[in-house]
Amino acid sequence: MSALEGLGKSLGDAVKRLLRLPIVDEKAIKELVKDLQRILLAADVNVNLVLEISKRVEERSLNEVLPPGISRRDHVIKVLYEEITRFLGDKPAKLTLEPAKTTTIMLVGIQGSGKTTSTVKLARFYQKRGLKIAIICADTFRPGAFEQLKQLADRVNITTFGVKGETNPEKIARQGLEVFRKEDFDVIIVDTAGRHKNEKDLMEEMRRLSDAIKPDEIMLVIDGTIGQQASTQAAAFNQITPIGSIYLTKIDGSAKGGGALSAVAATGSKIKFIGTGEKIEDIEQFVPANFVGRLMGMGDIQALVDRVKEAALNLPKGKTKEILSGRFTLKDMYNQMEAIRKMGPLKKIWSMIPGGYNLPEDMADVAEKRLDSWRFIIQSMCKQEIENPKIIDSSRTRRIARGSGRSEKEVKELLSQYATMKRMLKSMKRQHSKLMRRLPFSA
Ligand SMILES: Nc1nc2c(ncn2[C@@H]2O[C@H](COP(=O)(O)OP(=O)(O)OP(=O)(O)O)[C@@H](O)[C@H]2O)c(=O)[nH]1
Ligand SMILES: [Mg+2]
Repeated sequence: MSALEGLGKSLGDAVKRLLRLPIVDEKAIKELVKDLQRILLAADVNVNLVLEISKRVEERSLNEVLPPGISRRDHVIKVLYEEITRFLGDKPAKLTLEPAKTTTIMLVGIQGSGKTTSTVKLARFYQKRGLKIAIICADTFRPGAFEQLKQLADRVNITTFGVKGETNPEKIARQGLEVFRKEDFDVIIVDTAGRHKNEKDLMEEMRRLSDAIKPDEIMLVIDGTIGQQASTQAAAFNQITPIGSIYLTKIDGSAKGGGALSAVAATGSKIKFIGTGEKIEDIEQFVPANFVGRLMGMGDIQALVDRVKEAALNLPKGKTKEILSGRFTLKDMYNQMEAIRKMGPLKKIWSMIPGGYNLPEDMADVAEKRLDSWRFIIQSMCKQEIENPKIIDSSRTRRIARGSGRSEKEVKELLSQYATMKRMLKSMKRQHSKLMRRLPFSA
């Protein structure tokens, strides 16, 4: 199994385990954090990074106050997602393309890092987006370099330029640019010769060629199978060129892909693309948020995260505390149900989470179907009845039903729902007094 599959599978499994637990408490969170550490270390992520991220996940999961209607479970998943995304880079790097201008991108990297393959993959990536692409082979070192490139590029119908027998790469590159600029290409990609394993030489040669052709962007191709060591190349490159970005290849190739990705991200370099296989189509624009969402096996985690954030804006200050201190009236129940309904159908939120967890479906259904009727009923109660529904006997039930235009059965339903919730709340408080700062709707 490749790095991505391995990392993704184990993260996905950890998330699924969490989703299956009946209750997400301190113990469950600690176990998740342990899982996370094991998974990241197995993916060759630097041990300090692992400690940092797991500490943040644990602290935030245990201490942050839950927005109304949001379960501890959802919240933990959101925290996990945000923290992993954060350490791979918050924002995706922008593509350099400017419409109405020819963009030149030069690929550099040590021998065998994947430059030639990546050049064609990148060309294909832009071609699929409707752009007119050409490739220049400025590798005069590797025997048969131009043939290798042309063969690949021909398969996807991409124009190439090379000069057999010419030994000066700068000269070829300039010639090629001259030809292609006349022809109105959107993107010109320049493949270069494999440099030595020595980073200094690589940077030096890169500077020379880039002086000659003045590209809009220089992309450093790094072999992802070297794991954490990728950071040395990325850091050196980052210092030298402000127009540099990173293309991390062979992410599929070993267990070290996670290490390479995180180590390069930690240098502050812009990872723009990743290579995920040997085929021309195996290229992916690196968008940390999507990438992590997929790793965690969530259908649409961004939507879930947005919901949790939105609900946080509606958190009534002090109210949650008050409820947990034992005061939970009919009115509180009504308000909480309304908060759930405002968030949109709970079922939909749950359906975004594959993993076989059973939604306490009645709650959501009840909130959706009964709220209007409950409002009328509660409005027909006097203050004492709302504060202390125990005093509602059968004659009061009859009166409330008549006053609200609802049936006695519905009034009784409301009261029994309330009693159930109050009971759940109490038992939860006993079991998880520290952790559960929330109502029981989606426990
Ligand atoms: N699995 C996998 N293999 C890759 C990927 N990218 C490149 N390769 C393989 O890596 C090997 C080297 O690729 P090249 O594109 O020739 O590397 P290069 O940097 O141009 O090599 P030189 O020109 O000799 O410096 C080839 O066998 C490619 O198929 C990738 O993303 N995944
Ligand atoms: Mg090559």
